[in-house]
Amino acid sequence: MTTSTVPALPDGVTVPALRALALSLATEAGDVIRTLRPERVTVAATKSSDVDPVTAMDRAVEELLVARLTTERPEDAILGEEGDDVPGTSGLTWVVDPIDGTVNYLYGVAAYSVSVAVVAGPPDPAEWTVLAGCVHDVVADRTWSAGLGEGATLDGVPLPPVEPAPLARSLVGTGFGYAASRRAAQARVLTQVLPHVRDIRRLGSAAIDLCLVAQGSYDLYYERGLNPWDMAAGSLIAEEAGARVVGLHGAAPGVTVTVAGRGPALDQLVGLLEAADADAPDGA
Ligand code: LIP
Repeated sequence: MTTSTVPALPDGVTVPALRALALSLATEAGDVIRTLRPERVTVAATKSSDVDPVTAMDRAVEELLVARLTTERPEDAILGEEGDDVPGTSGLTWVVDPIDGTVNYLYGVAAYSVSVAVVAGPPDPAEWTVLAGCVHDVVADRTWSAGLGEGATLDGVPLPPVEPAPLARSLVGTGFGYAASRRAAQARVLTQVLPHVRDIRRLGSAAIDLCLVAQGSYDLYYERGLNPWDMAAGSLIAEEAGARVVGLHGAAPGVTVTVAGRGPALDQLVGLLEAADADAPDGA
């Protein structure tokens, strides 16, 4: 549980109510994804590269989330991965990823989630205050959630404290981008990290990765290139569970590099990533 101060909220708005809405939205969306998954999932379009797919379900679930939010929280803004960018007047923005781990959903690999968060301020990790967030693991039907200053839970049960592990015994999650030049750079960085840790896991859903740090199933996690919707909910859940979520060189976490974990091992991993120029422009 953090001791963060909750900023002034619109009249009648509370963190517990925002958290409950995020939970309701994420689990409802998860039910739709589970029950309406077609026999054969196909690519509806591609985005940043031809291996960055979007499916009809990504789009349908974002439409569902936007429709519910427009009804429940009409004054709030919405930022969705699949293009919804709804302005608001309340100062709150819902940051949603209808399917985090779309490639896994497409292939039927059992690691994809719905991520719903609400932030005060701009929807930018360097400027936002995440007020509440929920990550729903669609396949396992498990749900992490957190409210600012309220701690984090898995299926309603508070996440227990986690003892930090030494770097050499740390299980580390990571991920790779959709552009070949980005993946080449990330592979080089990986060669600088892997010899110093227990092992690496590459799950394919940053939202779940951050929740695994929260519950201690990962000791550490790092990734370059995360979008706000990949990390908004998971970063609050991790922090409310006692982890830190940071960037490199003292910067805020975000699209450049996001690193999560606990204790001295987190700082040592940050040092390894800085030494490996993990934030250097691709092809550098
Ligand atoms: C995914 C992230 C994952 C990353 C993938 C992809 P998406 O989000 O959650 O960590 O490694 O490349 O960006 O695109 O499935 O919503």
